[in-house]
Amino acid sequence: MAPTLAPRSRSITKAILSKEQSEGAGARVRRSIGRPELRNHDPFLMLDEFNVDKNGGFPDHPHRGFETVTYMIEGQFQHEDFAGHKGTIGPGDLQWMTAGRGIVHSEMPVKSQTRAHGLQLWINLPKEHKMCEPQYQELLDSQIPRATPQDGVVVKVIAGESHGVKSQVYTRSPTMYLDFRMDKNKTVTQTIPSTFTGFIYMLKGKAYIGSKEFEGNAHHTLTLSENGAETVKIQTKDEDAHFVFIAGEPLKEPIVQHGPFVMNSKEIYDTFVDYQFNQNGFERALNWRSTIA
Ligand code: FJE
Ligand code: FE
Repeated sequence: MAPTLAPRSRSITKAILSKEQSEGAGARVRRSIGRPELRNHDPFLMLDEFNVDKNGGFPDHPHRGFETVTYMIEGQFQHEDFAGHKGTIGPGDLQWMTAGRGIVHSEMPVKSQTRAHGLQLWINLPKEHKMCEPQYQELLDSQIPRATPQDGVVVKVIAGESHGVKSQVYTRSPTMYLDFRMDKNKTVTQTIPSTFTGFIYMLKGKAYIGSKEFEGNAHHTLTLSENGAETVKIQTKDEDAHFVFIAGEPLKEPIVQHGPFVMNSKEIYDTFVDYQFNQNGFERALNWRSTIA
């Protein structure tokens, strides 16, 4: 009997446009994962393409139970948390923040900038890591490794692996996060473990994905089929393209989300109590105000 062959490339199952909406304090975001048409992309909870001018931002707010990954495209963003951790990230830089049991922080553009543009991804934490100590992994653009599978194709490996180049970022569950810049008329193949959930978010230009050459346009999220294939074929034609390729092993655990708190069950109520009474990870929130917003 002939063996069953896995399909050669994953295909696109949905293409959803992210229109701008207001978020935080006077910030504008294009929400990808997390919008009504794009729920259930376990382990991913949210992806926002943010655009903030000097009057907007995300002032003092808490997180528990997941990670926020902020990747700057243009402009500069400052952050400060209740433990005194503070810094600025600029174009191409990355902040991988594991909120764990609790972070309260402020995320604001540098005031001299006219515009701060980037991506923020929320990745759920497996049950056993939800209450871990908060941790930051911060990488400057120059510290993020690049793969160049061919002339005119550059892949920044933020997490996981591409064309033999590996990221040193520690992920609590298997995750890949790749930033692709492709010149026109190029074709690449990206490998992806067969069990991973994945999607592409288009930032600029056009790309054609899978053997059926599904056309992906800017600000669209393209979800990858779960057909067990371990490759994704990506092509450009008459335009350059810039997009991120994000994939991960689903946690398959219950998600109970209330805004910036993501737990597995009714321990979400303990989280409200902990935040209100500054306990179990929120001790330093007592009387804390950020100095940047
Ligand atoms: C948040 C509303 C928010 N997208 N993109 C409610 F705006 C936020 C929040 C963000 C955010 C921050 C940055 Cl730097 C970039 C974002 C939403 O901070 F956490 C809740 N709960
Ligand atoms: Fe935040």
